[in-house]
Amino acid sequence: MLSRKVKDLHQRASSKRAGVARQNRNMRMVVVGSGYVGLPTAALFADAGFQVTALDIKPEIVKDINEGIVKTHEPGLDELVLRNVRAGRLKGMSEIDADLGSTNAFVICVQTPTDKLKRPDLSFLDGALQMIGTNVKKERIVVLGSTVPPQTMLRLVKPRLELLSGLKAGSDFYLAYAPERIAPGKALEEFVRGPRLVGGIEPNSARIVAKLFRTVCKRVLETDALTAEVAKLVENTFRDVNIAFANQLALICEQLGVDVLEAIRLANTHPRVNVHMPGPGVGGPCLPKDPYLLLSSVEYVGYDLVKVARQINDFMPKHVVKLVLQAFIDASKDVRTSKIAILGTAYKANVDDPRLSPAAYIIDQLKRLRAEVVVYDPHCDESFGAKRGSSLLEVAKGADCLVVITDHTEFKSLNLQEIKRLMKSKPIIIDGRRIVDCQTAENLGFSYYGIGLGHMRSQEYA
Ligand code: SAJ
Repeated sequence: MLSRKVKDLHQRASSKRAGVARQNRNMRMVVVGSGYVGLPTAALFADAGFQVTALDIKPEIVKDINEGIVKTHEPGLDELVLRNVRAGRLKGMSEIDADLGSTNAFVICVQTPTDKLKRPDLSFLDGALQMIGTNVKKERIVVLGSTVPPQTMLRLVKPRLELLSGLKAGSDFYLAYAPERIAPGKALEEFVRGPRLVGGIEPNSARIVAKLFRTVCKRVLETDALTAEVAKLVENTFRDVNIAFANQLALICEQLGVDVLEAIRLANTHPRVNVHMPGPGVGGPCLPKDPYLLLSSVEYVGYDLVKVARQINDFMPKHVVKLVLQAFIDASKDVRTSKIAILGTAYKANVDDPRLSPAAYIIDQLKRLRAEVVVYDPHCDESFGAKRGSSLLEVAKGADCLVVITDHTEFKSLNLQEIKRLMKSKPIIIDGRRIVDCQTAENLGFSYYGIGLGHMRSQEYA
């Protein structure tokens, strides 16, 4: 189902769409990589009238697209894909089958992860360039949307495409970096509404690619490629550093016996303060790696705020395990013979995405401690090797401890009375997201431990 916001967006766009679509009907676009970013990109351009081929190396993704099926939970995307596949404007294709010769615009949306040593792994980008390079002809457009280390456009993308095509970027074909800025769960809305940065390899490329993106995006900001590369990384690094600050405050407040949420709420009433929220760790496909992409492009600059922030955020899942152990000691319970229920494996609220979720580490450690670990997530199928329950009450049954990892809406109104009835005696709640009302929990007989609060009874509430 389309959310109301996305529906409004589409309705308002629909009258304009007919006209724009007519203009774009002859433009052939190829989107390389049809994942979380590529598929919304392909579907939105198809809806604007382009003839779009969405490429992917995974045959099951290609098959799903052509059947109008979307397996990720992304509001509005299923309807958008189905409509455009049926209209013949969008088709999925495997990279081997694709005939790219008549393509007007290539948009690359492949993953750019980091390896075990936190170094950028640009092998997917390399593969994409290799595939499209010989098909880049005069007057064609190439856009990179993936997050990359600064200077990737100048040092890798431009020379590689020039070598493979035998053409000159900027004069023969147009080349720009236009980083995606869409968060899972809000992809369509943010793609259309959020300002799109377009960093040209030279001003003419910026102008041409900005015009392309204006067919779908409400606002487009033109700049140069290197500045756009840095700006993209600044966004996610800022968020990561801010969350790390909130997490460090949480650790400080637990020792001081202060509720960090109240301290942050009060501090944020200052007009120039905006501290983010502490949590059980920072997950997802972007924040845990993008700060390393930023750092990878330069020599050590003497101080490492960005790296320390990453370390603090990586420490938070360990802290959750520590809180679990503390709670068991306080309750004179043995973790080794316990049942622990994990609420949420998705990396953030209301998404089905488990990538780099703090749940992975926490579940693994609790299993190593020989606890029986069961998980429940209403959106996400991943269980990280634990047993998966089909309902909250099922996993709560016979459990010693509930650990809240994800702040899904469903977990914000837990029926604590019923949960208490199902759990073993001396039940424990470890609240990694601070979404359970601690006073109610304690009044009902739970031992409550929260991030940035610690053990409820050590505070001065009671
Ligand atoms: N988190 C906290 N405290 C907070 C906010 C988030 O602990 O106050 C945690 C979340 O629970 C999650 C992680 O941080 O585990 C990341 O979540 P997120 O919502 O900050 O980010 P993503 O990865 O879903 O999306 C980000 C977004 N970037 C920014 O908000 C600056 C999105 O706009 C980007 O498009 C996306 O990265 C990307 O693809 O780069």
